[in-house]
Amino acid sequence: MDTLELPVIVIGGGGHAKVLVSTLLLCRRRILGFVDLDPTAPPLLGIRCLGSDAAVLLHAPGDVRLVNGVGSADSTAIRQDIYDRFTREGYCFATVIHPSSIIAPEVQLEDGVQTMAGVIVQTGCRVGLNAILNTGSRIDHDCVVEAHAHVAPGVTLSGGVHIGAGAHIGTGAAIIQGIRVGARSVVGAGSVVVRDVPPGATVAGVPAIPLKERVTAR
Ligand code: JB3
Repeated sequence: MDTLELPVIVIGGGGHAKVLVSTLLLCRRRILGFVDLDPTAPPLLGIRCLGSDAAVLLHAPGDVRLVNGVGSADSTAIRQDIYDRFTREGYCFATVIHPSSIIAPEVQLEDGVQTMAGVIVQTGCRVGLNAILNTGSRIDHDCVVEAHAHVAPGVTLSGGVHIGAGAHIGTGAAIIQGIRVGARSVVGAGSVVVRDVPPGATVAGVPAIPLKERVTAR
């Protein structure tokens, strides 16, 4: 559970972390710093690197909230690992909602969800733990985005779409109503998904087909 008065530490110091720091500054949230694999990483928008992940442990879990600043270019595994590692130690992840997000009042957002600028989430949706709805993505009515999934910038999910845990939906993909995308699958950028995607599959194209099928078809 988030407590808005508590300061945050951002995990990661790359591109995704920078967008989150910008949003947190806009929301006037107190940021103690960020931690990175490179403990000497340069500041992010004036926010300093505190060191490696061990620096988080200097703060009791009840005194801070964490923000998962590692995104995903395709696999969401590192992001999930960070979430699991720190929650096992008793830390909680803050939910970060850009003020320009339009989120229907009935929507359920679980801990650690991040919605970037211009996101729209319609009524009846549920967004699971640690999921990212990236810049300008549109999630229509009654969709479920399960834990750790990444919906990249500009994605459109029509009504009743189900995105499995840890799936990566690439930039600008469009998924028609009622489709199920399996856990840990990858949907390529710009794809149009009109058939269910099995767990662990990679699909791409218009219409999207499994990558192996596409290579064989040549
Ligand atoms: O597409 C968009 C709009 N954003 C992408 C985002 C969703 O995912 C972005 O363009 C990138 O593709 C990606 O952003 P991310 O994860 O920030 O990637 P990158 O810029 O490569 O930075 C990753 C940072 O995470 C590096 O500084 C790593 O050192 C750090 N990192 C990796 N594993 C970690 C760990 N930091 C900590 N503290 N702990 C880790 O275990």
